[in-house]
Amino acid sequence: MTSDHKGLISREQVKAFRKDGVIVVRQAVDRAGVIALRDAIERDIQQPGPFVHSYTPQDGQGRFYGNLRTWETDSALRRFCFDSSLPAMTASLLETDRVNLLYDQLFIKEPATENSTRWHNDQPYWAVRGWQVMSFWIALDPVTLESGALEFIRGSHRWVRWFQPQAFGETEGFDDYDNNPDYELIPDIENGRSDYDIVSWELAPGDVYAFHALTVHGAGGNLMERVRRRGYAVRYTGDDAVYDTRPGTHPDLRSDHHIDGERLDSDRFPLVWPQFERLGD
Ligand SMILES: O=C(O)CCC(=O)C(=O)O
Repeated sequence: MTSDHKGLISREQVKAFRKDGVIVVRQAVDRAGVIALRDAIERDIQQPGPFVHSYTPQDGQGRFYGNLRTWETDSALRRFCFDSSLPAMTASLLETDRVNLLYDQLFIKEPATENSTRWHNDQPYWAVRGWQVMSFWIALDPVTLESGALEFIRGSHRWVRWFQPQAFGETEGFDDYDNNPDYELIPDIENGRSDYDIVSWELAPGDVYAFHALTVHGAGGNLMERVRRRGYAVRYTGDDAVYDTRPGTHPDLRSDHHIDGERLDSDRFPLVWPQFERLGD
């Protein structure tokens, strides 16, 4: 298999990412990294950072715990977002020279949590425009369809359709997203599954889904009685991404310090690749 110059992602994977909008990278995070992320998540659950948002359990049991921008308050997560192999993998997959960290997010579905994650694509939620925008979703437990593996519509990023954001569930202190007249309502994918090319992969701890910000995806609940489903997502952007003030984005993901069309480089959206540039070498 031919690898690109950074040696982490093969040319075949770049091609598949461009065509399908999603790939799996096996063992992208080593055992020590998985343990560090699990520890950080437990710290956050014990003492949540400011953007915590749990969703009301659908059937009164289990727990769907979420938080975002956790790297800003946890030094281990900050180190991971800056210094793991993810920024270099982003440079390869987005075919970009520069990578900014957009934000990170926790998605923890405890055992017996029926809450599914509705079908959506991410970029309409984010105050950023440009094509070079993507996520990694890192498995910190074994992930199967029964425990809430993500499902993706292959190639849906190339539809270039912006679907109106909707809340994933009832969350204290947040009603719903502003309507954006340029967005469209997402079709009822769940009841028309055979019309779509839906793909999913089981993951081991340390495996990641890497997906474009316009790829449509969703997930079932965690129906396992004992297995947790801890997912940690990190979002990055490339050269062509700029700040966007359009309506409909998540209020906690906006910035008071950027104007429309501005490059992201800042403390809030730090440059993480090339690493030598960030370190000022
Ligand atoms: O983990 C989940 O259930 C949803 C993840 C997701 O939608 C995302 O990372 O964009």
